[in-house]
Amino acid sequence: RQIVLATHNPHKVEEFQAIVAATRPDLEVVGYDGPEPVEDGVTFAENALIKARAAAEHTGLPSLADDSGVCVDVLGGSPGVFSAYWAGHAKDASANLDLLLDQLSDIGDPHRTAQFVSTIALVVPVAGREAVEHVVEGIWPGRLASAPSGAGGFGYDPIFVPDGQQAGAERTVGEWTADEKNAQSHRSRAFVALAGLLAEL
Ligand code: ITT
Repeated sequence: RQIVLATHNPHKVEEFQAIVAATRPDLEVVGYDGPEPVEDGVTFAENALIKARAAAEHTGLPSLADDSGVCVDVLGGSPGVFSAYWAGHAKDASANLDLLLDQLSDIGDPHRTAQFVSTIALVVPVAGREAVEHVVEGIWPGRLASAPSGAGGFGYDPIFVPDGQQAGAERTVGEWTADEKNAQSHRSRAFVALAGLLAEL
């Protein structure tokens, strides 16, 4: 069974391919290089649906899209849906990360709590009827380090320290292997929530 992954972010493609291979090896993940719709939603769910609908309409196949970001408690949930563009229009990951660290420079460790959020929309075209739509969410709680470390992952990974690590041995996701990240991430948590729905495909 083919399923389209509607993203232009190669890191997301890699992570989804690993997560699907580990849990649903029978699904063939197909890339999407059609027109990129304008993501003008104000929530992760709206943006994920905009991307998945565009791919489903274009391909006629069940289509997944992820809209994701980092939500910092002391910033009222920002950058949130603006995570990719936090420092401007260029989607410059290191400028985004530097700006966020700057904004938190006066904030001490106990108040640097944050969550990675992944919202996945699944749009399944049905002949002669409205497409069936589902939205699921995965949340990965943690805190933000005061400086980046590690070269793994992408985006805000070098400053995100997930909860649940041994005291004194905490590492940023930038220091984790891809397998470690995919076993725990917001994206894999959202995918678990999607498993029942994918089983019906
Ligand atoms: P598509 O819309 O084409 O899927 P995108 O990168 O623009 O790609 P989003 O609009 O969902 O996707 O933006 C997500 C941003 O949130 C991403 O660019 C990172 O800055 C951040 N982000 C999301 N997931 C992340 C992760 O697993 N690790 C680090 N940063 C992440």
